[in-house]
Amino acid sequence: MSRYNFKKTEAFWQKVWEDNKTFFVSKNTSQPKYYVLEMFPYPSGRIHMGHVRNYTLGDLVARYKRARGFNVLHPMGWDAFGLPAENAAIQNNVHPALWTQDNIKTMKKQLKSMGLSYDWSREIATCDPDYYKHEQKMFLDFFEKGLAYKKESWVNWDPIENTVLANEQVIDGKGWRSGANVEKRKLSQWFLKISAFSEELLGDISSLDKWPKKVKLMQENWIGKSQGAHINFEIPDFPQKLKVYTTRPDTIFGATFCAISVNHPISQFLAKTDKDLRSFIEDCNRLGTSEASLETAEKKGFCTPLICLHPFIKGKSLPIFIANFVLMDYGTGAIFGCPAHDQRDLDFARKYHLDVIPVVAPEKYDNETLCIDKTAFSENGYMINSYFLNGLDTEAAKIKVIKRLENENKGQKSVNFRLRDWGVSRQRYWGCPIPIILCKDCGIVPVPETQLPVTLPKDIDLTQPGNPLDLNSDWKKTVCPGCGGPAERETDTFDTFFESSWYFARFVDPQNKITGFSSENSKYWLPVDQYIGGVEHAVLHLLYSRFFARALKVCGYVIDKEPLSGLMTQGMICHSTYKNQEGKWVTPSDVTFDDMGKARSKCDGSAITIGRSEKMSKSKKNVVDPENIISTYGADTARLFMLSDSPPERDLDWTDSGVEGAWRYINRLWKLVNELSTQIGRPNSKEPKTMSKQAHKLKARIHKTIFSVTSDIEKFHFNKAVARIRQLTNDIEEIRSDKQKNMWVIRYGLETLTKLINPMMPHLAEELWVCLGFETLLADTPWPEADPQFLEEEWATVAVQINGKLRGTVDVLKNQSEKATEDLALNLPAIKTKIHNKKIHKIIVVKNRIVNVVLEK
Ligand code: ANZ
Ligand code: ZN
Repeated sequence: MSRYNFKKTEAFWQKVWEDNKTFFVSKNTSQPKYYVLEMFPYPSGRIHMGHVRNYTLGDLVARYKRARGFNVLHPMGWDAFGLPAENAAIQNNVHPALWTQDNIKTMKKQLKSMGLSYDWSREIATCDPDYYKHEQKMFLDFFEKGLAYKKESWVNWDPIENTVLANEQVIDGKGWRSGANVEKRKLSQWFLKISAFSEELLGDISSLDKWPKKVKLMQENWIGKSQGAHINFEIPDFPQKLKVYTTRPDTIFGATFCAISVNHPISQFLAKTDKDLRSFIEDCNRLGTSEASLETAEKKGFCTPLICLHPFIKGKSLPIFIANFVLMDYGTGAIFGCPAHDQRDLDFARKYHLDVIPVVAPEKYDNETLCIDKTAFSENGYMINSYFLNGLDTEAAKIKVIKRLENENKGQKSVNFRLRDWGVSRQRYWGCPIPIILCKDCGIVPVPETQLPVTLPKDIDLTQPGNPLDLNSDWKKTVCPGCGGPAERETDTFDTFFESSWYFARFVDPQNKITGFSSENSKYWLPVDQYIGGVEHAVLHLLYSRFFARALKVCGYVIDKEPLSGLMTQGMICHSTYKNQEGKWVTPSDVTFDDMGKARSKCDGSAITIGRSEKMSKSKKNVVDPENIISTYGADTARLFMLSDSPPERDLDWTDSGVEGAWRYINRLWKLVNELSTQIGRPNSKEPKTMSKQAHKLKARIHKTIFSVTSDIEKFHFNKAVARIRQLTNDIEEIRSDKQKNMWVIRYGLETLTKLINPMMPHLAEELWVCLGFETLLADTPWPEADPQFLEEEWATVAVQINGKLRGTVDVLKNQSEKATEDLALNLPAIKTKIHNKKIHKIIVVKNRIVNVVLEK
């Protein structure tokens, strides 16, 4: 018998799906919808293994849900604006638009070779004016509602990319892409008012019950809510007070100095007449604005001639320093320093010989414990040396001191967020133009809606340093819509995270010319039920998208406040690293293993050292090109391997033996079905009245496998599902010698197996389906049902009552958690209708027996 011809088979089925428009969907209110989305790729040139894993996971979910009877929306598009296109343009003298288009073409072909069930009629590219036109309108809506504004501000400047970076794009003081040390500059920039939603974005995290805990925690920390107080310090002979923000107002009696940011208005004021201060400020500003860059820098201060008065101790004054560790855009840009209880303040105090006064003590202490040398005591404890606070614990002291501050009009309780407004201006060409006109007389004027989109000019000089749009005077010059006089276009473009903040909504209505998406389509398709992508987007893209939905809602768009209801973050693909004798990285395809199992260079046979398995990356050359794998083994092999060894959220080690194992399994399955198909009757043959014990056993196995694979898929335990499918294959093979007797159950087993592998290896599955005598498309065939009778020992039937009356029953896995039983019970249609709008008082669960829902009177 011949081998499985994956090349022919995969191409064949891809064409069938395409010709039949199998995965094209439209709104259909009589069918429940399911929206599966994978984070869309940047068209960088070719797909990499990370993409293959991401899209394999998404496709599994999409095909599975489709088989479960959902109307599945599974679209794909391109995050097509961004700097690499400009860099490529400069290097290869090709227009960014063409470079991007070419890459999209290549990558689309590669994706198609994976057999992914996308509705390609919904494809979008964010660099298309038909796409960005709508986000220009959204921006104008934001502007009108005060959610977009322009202000002079200190920004992170990437001197290599020649552009501004968001705080999120500064990692350890360096540009996220260029790796250059980020500098501070003052520029007029556009901002989106994400801070208007800080409280809401934080509070609603708890509603994201289908998001990984880790991502939720990262967002929480990013938003960074803290409770504290503002305190106003009087400055003698100065017109202003010094307003500081503190989370430890209880330590006020330990204050020995105040410090303000170099960019605080008082610093700026003093600098006017102080040359030394001016050069100190300049020095400090050479660092970035991010917290991380300040954290690592040496603490430096500049002692001003100003002092301020302690709010409670008469006659006590504190020196005011200008310090590099005080951020201008956090709190008020000013602090009081309490060296005994804050490490940063202590380091600073030691350097500048300031007093250290302990005011918080642990429960048990002696004079020695109180003595602070190099380490501050930053824990909670009991107040000492603190007048009216003495003896109180930290929490009580905070309350008392805040009350006192408020009574004496010296400060008040206050909440503070770490989250900053989102700076969206980028001084780049390959981005969406900001639809604003700047007029000498009228100021900032929005481009009238009828003039949208503001498109990018085609002829552009990218070789000059600076912003290419700013250098293009033909494009820049325009007429003011307000007064008709000469005016200039805003030459900044949007941060590309702007495009990805709403693309999921565009997919529900991609051809809409009037608005980004219609309310009907949004209502039907949104939210995204399952979103899948890398955890590196935990705070950037995923937080911006949550903000965008809220901002759009404020502007009257119909969109869910949480537009991404389920989230799965996949792990990395790793591979061993190889080095040759010169210590240079060697790529896996140039390595071979000799008879002794020693690694050798394919070029010259020299020895290769094998290093740790690490995340695939170009810099370490430990990458495997998906295209090679697909052309050698086929897409189904690549897909199966991606699913087999690790659960999706874990890292996955790419190994040749793993790939070969997947390949062998595919061939084995193909052979098994081909050999048996002619000997096991036709589809829909009747189940015999009597069956051998062996056949009975297999039948029960089949049902258990259906049940387990289904629940594994629901829980994203895809690797377990694969293992169970392999086990069932073994079980069928064991019984095949007795096929005469067991014809029916063998056919039943093979049909089931074929249905179960469909979301994972769709080409092979369609092929086997034909081989088993079916003329329908497997892609249109429902998921198999497990007959509970065969699972019995694992099941319990639970009575579901409302206020003590029996209203239905539900089958649950024995000894599953009370919460899971409760969820199943509440999801019964009969129970749902009964409860309707009524409030639930409490729910009583008796394991494996009863769920009683008690409603409020
Ligand atoms: C006095 C104090 C005493 C403080 C003490 C801490 C310990 P989180 O918790 O992150 O919100 N701070 C306030 N504004 C700052 C700024 N713009 N740049 C740098 N540091 C700033 O941090 C709040 C604490 O960070 C505040 O509480 C303040 O120092 C400092 F024993 O005030 B604290
Ligand atoms: Zn004007």
